[in-house]
Amino acid sequence: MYKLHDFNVRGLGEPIRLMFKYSRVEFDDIRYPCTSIDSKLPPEIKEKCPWGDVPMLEICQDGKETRKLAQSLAIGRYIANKCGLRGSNEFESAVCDEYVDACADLFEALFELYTETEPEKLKLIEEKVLETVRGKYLSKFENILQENKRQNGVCCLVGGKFSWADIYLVHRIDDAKISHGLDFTRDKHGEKYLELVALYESFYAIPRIQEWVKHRPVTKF
Ligand SMILES: N[C@@H](CCC(=O)N[C@@H](CS)C(=O)NCC(=O)O)C(=O)O
Repeated sequence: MYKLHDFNVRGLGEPIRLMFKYSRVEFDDIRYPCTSIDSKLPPEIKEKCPWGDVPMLEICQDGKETRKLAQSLAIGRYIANKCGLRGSNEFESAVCDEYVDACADLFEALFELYTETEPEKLKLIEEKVLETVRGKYLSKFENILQENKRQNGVCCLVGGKFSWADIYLVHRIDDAKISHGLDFTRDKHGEKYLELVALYESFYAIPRIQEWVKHRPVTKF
């Protein structure tokens, strides 16, 4: 049994929750109140977490001591391994890791959107962020999807099957829309990134994912 501890946000934990849902793995979704972007954990929870941060995963097995795992990408990688979402060989696993790290960099490029409060400055930051994210990440992911489809006939980032890298990417698109109203599915001319859209739509059309999205707590971040 897994217990995922996190703030009540989508945040760093949401791709992990999406992996659990996609793979039909049961987990306890334990959430702590979040009032602002820099909310602090209650001290008694903080001291339970290996690095004082969430997300934190507890892995409970009958008759065995509960183990803890922290750092969102380490948790994601562990669950991806368990659920067969890490490619089909060593190299594909490494490429999945590369793309997940690129998604984390993309997320970092959004940082100022979370901290700026003045509407006019925010508008300028949005334009700058969109330019960076399209040029540095989205157009590249679109090319990777096109090339992988040409080689393997499947709309996914790595090899012939869906992986955790696909989940991190579609989650970034979803999150940008919900948190900032930004459309990551179109280029600067308003043209759709066709493969990105196909991947995004096929993932969020999966009934158990739709069910999760419909019932998950509604949060700003
Ligand atoms: N590198 C860590 C970062 C974790 C992190 O910064 N967590 C923040 C919330 S997003 C936190 O737990 N803050 C609690 C606190 O400072 O009390 C990861 O990827 O898990």
